[in-house]
Amino acid sequence: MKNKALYTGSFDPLTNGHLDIITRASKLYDKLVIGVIVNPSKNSLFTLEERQEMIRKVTADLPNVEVDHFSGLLADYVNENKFDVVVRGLRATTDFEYEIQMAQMNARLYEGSVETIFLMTSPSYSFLSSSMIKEVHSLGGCVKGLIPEIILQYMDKKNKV
Ligand code: COD
Repeated sequence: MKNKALYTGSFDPLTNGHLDIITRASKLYDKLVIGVIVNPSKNSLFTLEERQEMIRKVTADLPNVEVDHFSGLLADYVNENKFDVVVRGLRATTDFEYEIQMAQMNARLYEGSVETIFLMTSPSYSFLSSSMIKEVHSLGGCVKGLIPEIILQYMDKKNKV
């Protein structure tokens, strides 16, 4: 039984595409930990604390979902916390090329049997990325329906809308 799953990302910010993967994965495993990477790039819009806080708020109705953070190698975090499964989301063939490289490199680094599981994006979110949301919002475009309402409020505050 593969019951402890991890879903990682920079989530700067979390989008409805991410939330869709989280909701679906939470139904597949007993426990799903969302692992927020500590320093994905120097240009993060949100701090680690803000990203974790936003994710906790939008997943409050999913009782088997927890939010944590990690730095360094994903495989080290997986090994230290004994995850059975790493969940990833796939939007397009371009994601696939990067994801297969990462999954195969990580497979060499995992201790014990850890599987990477891919969930296909829902068609309505297949074009969606955090960077696109940030760009459109910062230039005054409407991102309603693409990110949770709570996160839109955080973004409005950051961009002083
Ligand atoms: N629909 C479905 N899935 C989506 C969508 C969407 N619209 N948007 C994003 N996703 C998926 C992504 O494909 C990914 O699976 C996940 O959601 C998180 O996405 P992001 O963009 O927030 O985060 P990434 O992909 O930039 O995060 C990458 C990590 C932080 C996980 C990665 O860089 C990492 O593991 N770093 C640690 C260092 C390490 O171990 N390096 C060696 C790797 S071999």
